[in-house]
Amino acid sequence: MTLESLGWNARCAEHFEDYQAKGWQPARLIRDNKISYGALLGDGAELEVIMSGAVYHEAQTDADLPSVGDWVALEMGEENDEYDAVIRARLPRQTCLSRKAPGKGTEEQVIAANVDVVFVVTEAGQDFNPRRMERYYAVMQRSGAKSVAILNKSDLYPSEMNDLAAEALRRLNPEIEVIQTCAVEQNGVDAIRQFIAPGVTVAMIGSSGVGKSTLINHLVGEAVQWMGEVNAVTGKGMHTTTARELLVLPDGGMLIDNPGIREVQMWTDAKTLKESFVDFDERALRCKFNDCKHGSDQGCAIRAAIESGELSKERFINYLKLDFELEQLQKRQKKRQITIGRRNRRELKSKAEKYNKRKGY
Ligand SMILES: Nc1nc2c(ncn2[C@@H]2O[C@H](COP(=O)(O)OP(=O)(O)OP(=O)(O)O)[C@@H](O)[C@H]2O)c(=O)[nH]1
Ligand SMILES: [Mg+2]
Ligand SMILES: [Zn+2]
Repeated sequence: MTLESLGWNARCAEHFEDYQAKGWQPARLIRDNKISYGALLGDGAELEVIMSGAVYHEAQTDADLPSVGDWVALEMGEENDEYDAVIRARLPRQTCLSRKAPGKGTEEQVIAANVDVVFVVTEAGQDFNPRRMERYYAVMQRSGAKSVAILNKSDLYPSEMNDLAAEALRRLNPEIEVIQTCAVEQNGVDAIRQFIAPGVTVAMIGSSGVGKSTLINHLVGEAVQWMGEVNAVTGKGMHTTTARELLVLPDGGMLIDNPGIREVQMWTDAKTLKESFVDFDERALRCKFNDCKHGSDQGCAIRAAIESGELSKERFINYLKLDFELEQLQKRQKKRQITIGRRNRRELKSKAEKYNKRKGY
């Protein structure tokens, strides 16, 4: 393994010059343990590293903190140190896959840094929704990475239907190439591989059930063991020390698959679903009370519309369900952000400070 096979390029080298002089070593972050990070060196060695107080303090927002995919400058520790090395600096990002945190609209959450190609997977049938694809495209285009669309499960639909869906995607954005695949028969997987080469980092997003894992398994091959699927909502199984979030593929190239990638899906899907109920949202504005639950509240405009047959009762039940689910999702995300984010950042800060003090930095 070399630095180049991990994605190192001339621009990285340029940014690293000053750090080189200090005797620091370049490494790529492959895992975010919140307190510590997993880092990969050019020789393939995997280290557990912690950021320096300076890196923490210089970060204006959470988005500035090191993330999976980032290149960092490491100062190696000694034999018996608690951590293998200290992150002294983060190199500027060449691309950044991120999303804005729900609600606030200002806070950016970095999902993965320095991704070269982002694939969005969909299929021509049930999952197909141009509005949702627009959202995925927006996230992808903002990252600065190359965007590619995959229409999977081509075996399930007549070729005319696949072609129509491909056409619709091209109309959304003519610059984004569309690949038709059938993951179960491994058709089209080679077309995906064309975008992957040694040193190239890719990520795959898309709704649940479209076949991302199936495609990834083909790319990764049998050799690599994946951790069980993680549930990004409950956070169960997240950030276990053994789960790699950046993986070196057998034929070269790297794949980033972390909890943030899965959150893009939930967030994008929920927003699109919510849109299919605008008529309910509009009607709810006419309810007597702002916080009307559309149950036994007085002057409920939605209940009146259902009684008069203007709105369907069935959709109403789905509407309530979705609202409830969205609320839960946001609560969990918020809670997760606070607990994992804030608390651990605090812990991390004091831990980093203690560590740095002890080491005399
Ligand atoms: N017929 C058909 N089925 C497929 C294809 N690709 C995947 N599947 C099936 O679709 C189901 C879901 O595939 P996954 O790869 O788990 O989907 P995913 O995108 O990883 O879903 P999440 O992990 O929930 O986000 C599995 O039963 C797959 O076997 C395909 O090309 N054709
Ligand atoms: Mg999956
Ligand atoms: Zn109401």
